[in-house]
Amino acid sequence: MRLIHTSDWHLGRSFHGVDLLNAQVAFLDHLVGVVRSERVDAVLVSGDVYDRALPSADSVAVCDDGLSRLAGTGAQLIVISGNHDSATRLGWGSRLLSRSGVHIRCDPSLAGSPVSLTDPHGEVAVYAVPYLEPHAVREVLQAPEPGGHAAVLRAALARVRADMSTHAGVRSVVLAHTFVVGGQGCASERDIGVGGVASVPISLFDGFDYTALGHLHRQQSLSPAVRYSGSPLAFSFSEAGQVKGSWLIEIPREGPIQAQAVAAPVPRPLSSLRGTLDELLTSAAHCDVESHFLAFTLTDAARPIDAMARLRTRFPHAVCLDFAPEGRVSVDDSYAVALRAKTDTEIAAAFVAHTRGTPATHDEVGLFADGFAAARLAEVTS
Ligand SMILES: [Mn+2]
Repeated sequence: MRLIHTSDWHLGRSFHGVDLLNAQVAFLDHLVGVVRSERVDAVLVSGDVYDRALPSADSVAVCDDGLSRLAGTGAQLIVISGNHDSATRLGWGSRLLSRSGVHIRCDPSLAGSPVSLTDPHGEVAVYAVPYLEPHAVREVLQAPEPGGHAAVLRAALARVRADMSTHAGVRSVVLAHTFVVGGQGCASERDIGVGGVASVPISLFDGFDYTALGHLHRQQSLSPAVRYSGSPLAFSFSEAGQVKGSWLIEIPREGPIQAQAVAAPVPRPLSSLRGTLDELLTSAAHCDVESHFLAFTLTDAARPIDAMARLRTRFPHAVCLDFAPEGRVSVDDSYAVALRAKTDTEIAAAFVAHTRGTPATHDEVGLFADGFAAARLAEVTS
């Protein structure tokens, strides 16, 4: 059985104000080509199909066209919702679509009902676990409270295991959208860690032949059988050095799976440059990156006038500009650095401490956590 594992398409996302939809169409073209040339039996899409719960009409059209063409190859499609998707909207019509081999799974209560695939060696059961927002799904999954992400995912996978126990010898694949301990993040994933531990132990996925994860945007393997495909495009400069793509997975009749990375097309590479405006505009050293997406850090002692417009005369895809005057700590930079790698609750608590002069109290931090959790819940259930 041959599968291709992809995730985090984020259709409709922009990159520093630049529309990525054409690049996303190019990825889908590439994916359709790989499915045909590699004779793939099923396409696994592990969540974050769209960038927003309310995707633009253009994004919906691209998704519709992409799914139709993928299904047109004869492959089965199994798609779950991610933390960026509205489960209700992405799941619209899913029971009708499943009749044509497009299985969009956004309902956690169906976690124990696999999509059944067959090859000459027999059956492969594909269990699709959508992104689980703990507050929203705790009841439907009858998960113990509290326990956050690990508790609800454990409850969903208990349903999977209960179903597997009635099908001895059947090969099993799980799709999930979650942050597994040990996974490496980057700057473009939305934090899911409100009010508790966001990450789940890899041991939750013991015993499945393959686990196709979504959420982290770097392609990576946590074990041979547990992998993130990562996003097909870079969504932040922190991803500049990464090779983006999918996993081509071969599930043999028995024994370990084989995986091969399939690189996605790169619409425009990313580079970062640092220097004074004059150096950047004149140095021959930067010729090879003129067509890249560029992030600049200007080191001029005084901020040059119209810096971005002047940079774009040489670098038309300059999208990001920071100032770090030589010999001086910039207020903007120190603030940006201070926010990096902080949770929403930590940022809000730091704001209180900064403006009031005394730290946020335990109760205030709790209020922030509850507020952010409510906002997130409203988004995934809207
Ligand atoms: Mn994502």
